[in-house]
Amino acid sequence: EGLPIYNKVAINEVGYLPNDKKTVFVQSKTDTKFEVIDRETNKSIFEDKLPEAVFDPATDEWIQLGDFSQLTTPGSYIVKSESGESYPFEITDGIYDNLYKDTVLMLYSQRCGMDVNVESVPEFSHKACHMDKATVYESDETKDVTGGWHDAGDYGRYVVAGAKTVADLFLTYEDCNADSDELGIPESKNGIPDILDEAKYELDFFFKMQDEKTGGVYHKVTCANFPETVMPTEEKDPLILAPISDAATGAFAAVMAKASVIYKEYDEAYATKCLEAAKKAWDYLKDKDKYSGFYNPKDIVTGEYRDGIAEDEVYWAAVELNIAADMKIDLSKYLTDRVSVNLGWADIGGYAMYDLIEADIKGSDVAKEKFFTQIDLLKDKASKDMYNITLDGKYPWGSNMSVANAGMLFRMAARITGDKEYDVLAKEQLDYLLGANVMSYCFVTGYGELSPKHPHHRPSQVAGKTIPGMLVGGPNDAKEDPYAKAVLYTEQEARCYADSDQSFSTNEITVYWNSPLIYLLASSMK
Ligand code: 9MR
Ligand code: ZN
Repeated sequence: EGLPIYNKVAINEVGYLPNDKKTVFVQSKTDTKFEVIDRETNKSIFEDKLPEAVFDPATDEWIQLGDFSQLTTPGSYIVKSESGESYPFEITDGIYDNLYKDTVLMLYSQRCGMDVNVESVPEFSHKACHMDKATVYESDETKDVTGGWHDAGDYGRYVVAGAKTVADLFLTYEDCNADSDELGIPESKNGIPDILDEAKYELDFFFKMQDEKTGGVYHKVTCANFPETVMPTEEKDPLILAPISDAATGAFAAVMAKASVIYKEYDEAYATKCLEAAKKAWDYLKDKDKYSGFYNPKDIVTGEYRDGIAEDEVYWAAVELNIAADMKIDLSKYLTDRVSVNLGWADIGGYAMYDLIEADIKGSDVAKEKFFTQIDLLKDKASKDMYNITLDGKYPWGSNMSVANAGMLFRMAARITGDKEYDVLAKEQLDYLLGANVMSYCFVTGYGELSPKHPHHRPSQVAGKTIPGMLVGGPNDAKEDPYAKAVLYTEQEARCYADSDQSFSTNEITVYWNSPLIYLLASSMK
């Protein structure tokens, strides 16, 4: 296959709700106008002038932006200008419904430790995998740690990454009325919203990752090395529990405490169990005078999830315990300058602050101040970027998560303030992910005309096809894999993406890249 054609006219390839703001991004210096063509009649039904071109340093391109928000009539369209035409897209109610469902089903397909049946691609189905006990690193102790989600294109199970995913699902449930019980997972129609059933699958695994004696939580369970390109049932090397970490223990305590609030109305006993586990983890953390980061032991080379700062996870735990159980932990002790307002797997302060602001209890004023300082900064960055993203022209590994996280933060700001401007910003992050970017790539498998076909994802590689609804990592200007280094060496930062299963630093998928997209979609659906 040759290189794909990057359209010079970029839009959200999935499409728009009738009343959404709709922007077309034309890579040109001299175009004068654009028109929207109805694909059914082939007639132009909307036309407007394009403004003078602006140079965008982040993408090294001249660009002209057009607005067709006034077009609200449902239909299937393309946008045309002198420079070319866009990929097709639709305007209609419910435009994100299927995509939302697929992004949640992606999590189901990542489940470990049970028989998985994937309807869309039966080749993905497999028997229960990773059923052996794991050995605690440098000891003879073995433990049952079955369950949870495979992290990504590999089959490791990592607590900090899983905690971010669960946190996003919880917020989707709380903020977006995401209470469908018919998404098509085994627990559908059990009276509990599927999004909570899916999160519970990870939590049930989390319980097993806690050390009964100390309350500390193991950072991850993987083999010593990444697997070959095989299905999960074929990864047979011994499973190792990496050492307990403060980051994993803090993140665990936070999501367990929050789970005790969320599951209460569905299963009181389960909620109590969650709270007890959270308190036990807190006991492990509370009297330490110093929190240390996590680094891979030298003979374990799987995903490191290196985290040099654990204060944010500890703060998050304290916040959620105060909310869930009125523990009256002095939050000021934990909210240091090392706690940043973010929703990553490493920097998670944003989750703590948002929940604190919403709960409106002691400590929420300072959290609010910090939160909005960050929002202002992001807003400023978005206003300087021609595609409205907040990356400053820098694209780290998993840049699409940074975009999706910024979208979540904007949406949270909209919810707190009622200011619609933040809603627009949130939606613009979604537009970028779905095609309104310099590569005109819809970064979600199975959606849009130009989208990833060869993700670095072992089941996809074995099957030779992929399931819809997976968000890939996206451009990574550091080109952190050999393929990207070789193929993208002359590419400008924003274009450092390759749809190759060899490019694990640009084209992998993960549960915690899908989860902020899930929130963003669910909160954009109405
Ligand atoms: O998402 C992670 C990214 O932020 C890091 O830069 C990168 C290198 O440490 O690791 C990414 O996480 C990978 C994990 O370590 C193993 N499973 C696949 C993850 C996505 O590529
Ligand atoms: Zn497995």
